[in-house]
Amino acid sequence: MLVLDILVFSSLFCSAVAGPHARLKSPKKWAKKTGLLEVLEFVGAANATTFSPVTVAPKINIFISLTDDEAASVISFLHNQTELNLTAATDAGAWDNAIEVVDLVQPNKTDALAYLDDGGLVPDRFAVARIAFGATDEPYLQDFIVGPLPISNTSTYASLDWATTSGSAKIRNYNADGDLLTQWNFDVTATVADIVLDLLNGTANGSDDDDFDIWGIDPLWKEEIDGEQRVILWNTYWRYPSGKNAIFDGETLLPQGLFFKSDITGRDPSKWKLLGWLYGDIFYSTTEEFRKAWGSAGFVKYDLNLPGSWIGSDQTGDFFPGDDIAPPVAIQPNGQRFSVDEAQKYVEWMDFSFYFTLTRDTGLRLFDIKYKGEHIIYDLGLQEAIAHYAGNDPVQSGTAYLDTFYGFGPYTFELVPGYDCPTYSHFLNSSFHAAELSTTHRNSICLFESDPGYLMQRHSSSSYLALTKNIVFTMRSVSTVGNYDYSFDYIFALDGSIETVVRASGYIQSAYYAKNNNYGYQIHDVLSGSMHDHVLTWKVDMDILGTENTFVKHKIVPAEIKYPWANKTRSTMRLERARVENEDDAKLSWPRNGAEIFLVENSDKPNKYGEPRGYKIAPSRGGSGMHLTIENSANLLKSQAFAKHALYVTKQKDTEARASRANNNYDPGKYTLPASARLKLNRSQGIPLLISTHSSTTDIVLWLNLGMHHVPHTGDMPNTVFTTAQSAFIISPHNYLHNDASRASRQMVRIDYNSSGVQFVKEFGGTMPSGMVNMTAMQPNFYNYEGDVAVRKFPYDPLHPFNDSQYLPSPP
Ligand SMILES: *[C@@H]1O[C@H](CO)[C@@H](O)[C@H](O)[C@H]1NC(C)=O
Ligand SMILES: *[C@@H]1O[C@H](CO)[C@@H](O)[C@H](O)[C@H]1NC(C)=O
Ligand SMILES: *[C@@H]1O[C@H](CO)[C@@H](O)[C@H](O)[C@H]1NC(C)=O
Ligand SMILES: *[C@@H]1O[C@H](CO)[C@@H](O)[C@H](O)[C@H]1NC(C)=O
Ligand SMILES: *[C@@H]1O[C@H](CO)[C@@H](O)[C@H](O)[C@H]1NC(C)=O
Ligand SMILES: *[C@@H]1O[C@H](CO)[C@@H](O)[C@H](O)[C@H]1NC(C)=O
Ligand SMILES: *[C@@H]1O[C@H](CO)[C@@H](O)[C@H](O)[C@H]1NC(C)=O
Ligand SMILES: *[C@@H]1O[C@H](CO)[C@@H](O)[C@H](O)[C@H]1NC(C)=O
Ligand SMILES: *[C@@H]1O[C@H](CO)[C@@H](O)[C@H](O)[C@H]1NC(C)=O
Ligand SMILES: *[C@@H]1O[C@H](CO)[C@@H](O)[C@H](O)[C@H]1NC(C)=O
Ligand SMILES: *[C@@H]1O[C@H](CO)[C@@H](O)[C@H](O)[C@H]1NC(C)=O
Ligand SMILES: *[C@@H]1O[C@H](CO)[C@@H](O)[C@H](O)[C@H]1NC(C)=O
Ligand SMILES: [Cu+2]
Repeated sequence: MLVLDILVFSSLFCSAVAGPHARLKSPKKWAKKTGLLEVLEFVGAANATTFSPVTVAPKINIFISLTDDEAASVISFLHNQTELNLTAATDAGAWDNAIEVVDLVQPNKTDALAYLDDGGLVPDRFAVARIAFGATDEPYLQDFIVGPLPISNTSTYASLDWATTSGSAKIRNYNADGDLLTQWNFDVTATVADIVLDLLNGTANGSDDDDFDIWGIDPLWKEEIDGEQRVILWNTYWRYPSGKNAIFDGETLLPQGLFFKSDITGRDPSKWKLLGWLYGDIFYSTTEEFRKAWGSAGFVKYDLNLPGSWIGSDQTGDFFPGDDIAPPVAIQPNGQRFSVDEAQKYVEWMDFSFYFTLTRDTGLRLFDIKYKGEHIIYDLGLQEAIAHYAGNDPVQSGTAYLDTFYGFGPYTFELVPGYDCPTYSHFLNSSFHAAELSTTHRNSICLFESDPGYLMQRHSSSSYLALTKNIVFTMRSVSTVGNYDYSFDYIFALDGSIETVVRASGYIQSAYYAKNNNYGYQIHDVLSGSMHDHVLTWKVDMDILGTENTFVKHKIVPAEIKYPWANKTRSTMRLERARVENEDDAKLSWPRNGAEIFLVENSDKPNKYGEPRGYKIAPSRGGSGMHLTIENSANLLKSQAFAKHALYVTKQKDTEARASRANNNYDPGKYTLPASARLKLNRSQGIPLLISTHSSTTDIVLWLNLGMHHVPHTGDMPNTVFTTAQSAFIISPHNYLHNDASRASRQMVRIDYNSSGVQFVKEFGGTMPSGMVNMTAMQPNFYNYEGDVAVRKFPYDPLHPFNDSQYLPSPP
């Protein structure tokens, strides 16, 4: 109150004294500060110095991933279960049972809210363990729930069946024998080594100086041949970057245009079969046929796709003028203005607070996001990232990555200050537990405030100017999954909005050019850009002022209206309010021409004007794609259920915590989760209402797709650029408060002026940046880059916990 009083008084005082000075011609003289303004600044400065960048989370972070010790105890516990017949991951081969991943099972929402809001008990912690069962003719994976943690004599383990539609958390692995498969590929290649040398000018036989990497479709296909389900793999040859450019990871720019099809059903490679070759868009069903064609006159040989400086990402070409001069940089002149509880992974910035964690499968997740002390979002995070290709060749046609299979956590690498994030960012580590190894990526999450370079607010008239800075808070991580680098931003703004942004850079996966014109542009001598769709699915569990919410569409519609004040009807428009009541209406596209406002609102909590308080949800960047073009993908089968629309609305269920699972890739036709199963249902199948008809409110979860129809062009060479390869959605307060929340900021100024000059400057206690900044000291030291720290968890040797260390392993 004291501050407020001074503010009011000072403005009155200044207005009062404005008159006598108005005759002064020089506005500069007028800019002299009054004593009261100095008092204001003192208060502001005092606040700045008492602000603490460290906070203590009000509650334990119940969403936080397993600690290294928890992971170790879960692994030890499972090894003690003799019926699982586990082999330590470090010793395990294809014919052993081994633990692939351990992670946290998020607590059920009712238990979580009871703890967070109602003083209930801390929910029991449970782990999920993904175990690969290799010691069988029919290898499979199974997810188990293990707990409660810490492991005690009350802890048990059980198949995590309740989180599946099929009622079984098992999934078959048709590709359990990776080493044998690699050998198979070399054996097949050996039968045509002379042809490969002639057509592609290289060899692949498993030696260190191999010219080619051999790999292909993902996931594997199942094809019916002679009445039997067979497991099919199409492969192609990718040339390794070599010579001066060997450092560059440009293999995916070097497809060679020769393909072969294998039947790899079963675990006995002597029963595997070569089913044909493809070259120049001509299919040869046997090696003999291929050999014969190759030896015959008229065989068309295509050009070689060879590495060169063109695959490198180093500076090239003429320098931009003046570009040797250090460009502008962001600085944080007077210290951090947000608070972090590093141990609990809890953040407070302005009126926002949230918990976060990192999972092996999906990377960063945010929980219990509160705004002005009220729930906004319970759970915000990635579910799946699909990259679905197309092409005239079987490998491009057969590629539809489900990237959670590879995982985002394992590739959330260290960030580089001054490049990935501002130098002053608050960096945090992230960890995940796979193959009985706990790995920490140092400084792999960054938190920072920044000025996006445009104002939040401005207005001017002939007598004054009002300006408010737009300062945003960003939480960022970047995952390099194979050839692609996905950057994830969660951006909080002073007006109460939260934006989720994904950007992609890195190398495209390209295609050999021959006859691929209908599937991409030719982007190098013998290279096609291989069109593909990116669809990244987010879960947004909205809780606006509680869990009971309504999803509404406010439509902007053209109308012919007869008004009492006019004799003729008028062509005009108006607002129509509609509530989305069932699942058929809850599979949504973003409205054409933006003519609908999608809202999650709390109709029980209207504002003082009677309008329900809510949050609007809308796409905010990109716009070249929000769902898959292919609605019945032969590659993804059931595993694309959540990728066919821009947005789905469902009722929250603990059994439907996820839309996708990393295991889907093993057998995409079989494994679906209840959430994804429900998302694909439609009215003609007579599916019950999603949102209860008895009550108009329910706990609403949004499943929202971001993405891009990516038709790479020469501008993607050598790497796709973040500026255009980005997609985002924003949630923002809608009749939620009675005014724009950014009015609370002190980083604003009002300048009153007339033709005599500036008459009065009103500031609000936001101190100006002050002091000296030593830019030299802010230069990043690139030699500090460390990579990973990995801790072997089993057999667990407390005396030598750091017995393994990996540096930037190349993703599979
Ligand atoms: C500018 O405003 C001051 C203060 O109100 C007033 O005294 C002065 O006459 C104004 N000048 C003009 C040119 O209107
Ligand atoms: C600034 O400090 C004063 C006095 O301690 C306090 O009353 C006020 O709430 C603080 N303002 C902010 C924005 O923290
Ligand atoms: C597993 O068994 C070993 C040997 O009996 C025991 O020392 C260890 O505590 C057990 N681990 C767990 C987590 O129960
Ligand atoms: C346990 O696994 C081993 C391989 O690690 C296998 O040889 C053995 O047959 C399995 N035992 C049982 C009972 O399944
Ligand atoms: C389980 O552990 C507790 C505490 O360590 C002990 O009191 C109890 O007897 C144990 N129960 C069994 C069945 O072993
Ligand atoms: C084929 O490879 C050899 C050795 O690697 C090289 O000397 C030759 O120039 C290559 N031929 C073509 C056509 O690139
Ligand atoms: C693989 O091929 C290269 C090149 O022809 C040859 O030098 C090497 O001996 C071969 N290695 C094996 C293991 O066959
Ligand atoms: C991150 O990891 C590094 C290296 O292991 C460690 O020194 C540092 O304390 C960790 N930082 C945080 C915030 O946990
Ligand atoms: C409608 O038309 C009648 C007849 O021309 C006129 O008297 C009346 O004022 C008109 N009403 C309005 C609302 O313009
Ligand atoms: C969480 O919810 C599921 C589905 O209702 C239930 O099967 C499971 O037991 C619950 N977990 C806990 C720890 O209560
Ligand atoms: C809806 O279900 C019917 C009957 O199963 C099916 O034929 C139709 O293709 C489905 N439509 C969509 C859009 O999924
Ligand atoms: C600025 O920082 C650099 C590097 O830390 C240091 O060598 C230099 O002395 C500093 N300059 C001043 C003026 O403090
Ligand atoms: Cu792409």
